[in-house]
Amino acid sequence: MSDGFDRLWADLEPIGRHPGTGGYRRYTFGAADAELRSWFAGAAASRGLDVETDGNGNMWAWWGAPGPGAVVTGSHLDSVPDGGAFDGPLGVVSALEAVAELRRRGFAPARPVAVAVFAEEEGARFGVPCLGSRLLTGAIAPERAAALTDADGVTWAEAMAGAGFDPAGLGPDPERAGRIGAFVELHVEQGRALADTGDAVGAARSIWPHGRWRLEFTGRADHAGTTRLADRRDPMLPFARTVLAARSCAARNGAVATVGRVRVEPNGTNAVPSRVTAWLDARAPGAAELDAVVAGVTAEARAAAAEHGVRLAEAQESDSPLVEFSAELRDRVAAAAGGARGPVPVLPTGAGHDAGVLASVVPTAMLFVRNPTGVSHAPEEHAERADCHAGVTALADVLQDLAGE
Ligand code: HGY
Ligand code: MN
Ligand code: MN
Ligand code: MN
Repeated sequence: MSDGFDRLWADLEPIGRHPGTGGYRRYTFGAADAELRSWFAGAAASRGLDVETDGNGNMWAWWGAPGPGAVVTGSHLDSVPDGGAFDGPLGVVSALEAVAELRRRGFAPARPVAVAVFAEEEGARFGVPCLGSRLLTGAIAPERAAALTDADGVTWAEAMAGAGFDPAGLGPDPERAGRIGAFVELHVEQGRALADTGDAVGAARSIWPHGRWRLEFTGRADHAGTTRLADRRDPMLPFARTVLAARSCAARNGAVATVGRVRVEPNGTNAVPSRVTAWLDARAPGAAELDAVVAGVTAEARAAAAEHGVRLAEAQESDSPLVEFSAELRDRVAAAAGGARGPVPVLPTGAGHDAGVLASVVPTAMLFVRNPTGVSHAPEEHAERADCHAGVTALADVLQDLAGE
């Protein structure tokens, strides 16, 4: 089984890797996307799976005719800028190899099985995470998704059409979503819990509530050398205070918050910029803490903007409420994954996933594979090959349990 995984990994891993940073640049309908889709279609077809792409750009590889009660597994192939090799791809490769393993075992599923690849899970290009699974489930209006833009102003619909897909198909897909009897996503752990417990595989208990807020500070461009400080309307100052507020408000609430994807216009050395746009990513153990963080950060952003004569436009761009995976499926998956050794550990996480979106409409569970350092969204992200193989075996055991009746 391990050479099946190793061969798939060897073909996939180099796609979109940046030679300079060693990080991965895989953006939906953009860099590396066509190559990734072609790799998936080829790898699935060589495992006897029938591949289709839905109206939202998600890919599905079917073992058996698509039908109700399907057991679906999979993840995503897109990355954050200079992300790691495993976040997303480990779930896709493991799913393909788990299906191959079940075939080798001579297992005949009693229900359809599918491997899914969801589009724009990171939201790295268009800003909203899990866009493909949100579109599938109706969690975002197709008109809003179609109009989302990347850093160059290209819309999702334009990028989709440019990649050869018809954006007219965007929108809720109750027929496909309705086919899913259970969804199980395997993912590299984005943390160190399994490294600390000494387990190769774990299961997910919950996903922290989190969201993204767009903050646009508009001041006035000026000469850096001749404009007195008192005359400036420099958007960098309220932006800077917002970054510091994100850290202090998160610390006060046992939460985490990050300000990223920053755009400074014009971005020169000797000009006071006219506008700074940034996104707040805030996550907390519960909704009350999350609200407190966001309220504190936006209060500071508003006060600082007012002090500096800067206009602030703010908008929440995505909302991911607390996800508590169904205890019944979670415990069944943890037991099947652990086998004779007993159930694998069940862990909360602060990382969002397509599984978190699907959990709102179908029974959903997650498996995690140990990440020795816990580092993710960086080239240093890692999982030992033996643990990857253990993840495939665990996923195959889970799929066999769920699709066996
Ligand atoms: O950002 C996240 O939580 C996930 O890795 N997409
Ligand atoms: Mn990620
Ligand atoms: Mn991911
Ligand atoms: Mn091995």
